[in-house]
Amino acid sequence: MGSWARLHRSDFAAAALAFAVFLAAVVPLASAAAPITVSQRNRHFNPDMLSVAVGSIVHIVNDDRVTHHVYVDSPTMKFDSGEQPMGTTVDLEFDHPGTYQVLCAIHPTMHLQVTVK
Ligand SMILES: [Cu+2]
Repeated sequence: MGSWARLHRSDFAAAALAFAVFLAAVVPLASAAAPITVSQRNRHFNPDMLSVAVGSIVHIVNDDRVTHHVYVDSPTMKFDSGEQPMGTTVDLEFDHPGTYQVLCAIHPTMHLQVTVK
């Protein structure tokens, strides 16, 4: 009987642990400020289309073998990274709802569209 009680308690502990792991995995994604990462590779943004909550920060990582230069020029958001060397990250914070075009000043074909809700 004692062993049954111990087993029961450990089942409860396992369930509690599973729930804690579930919360740790899900709650940050639900946060408005959850960071999102975009890679620059082969002169493309990947992904090249995003939908984020107001207040989100998007980390743009230069995984390429060339320098990039990220910028946004819209009425509600101005951003200019300057030269972004290989291996570096720039952070864009989207504080206003809208649709933004994130571009590269060096490579005109690079295009990332961010919808902020
Ligand atoms: Cu570029």
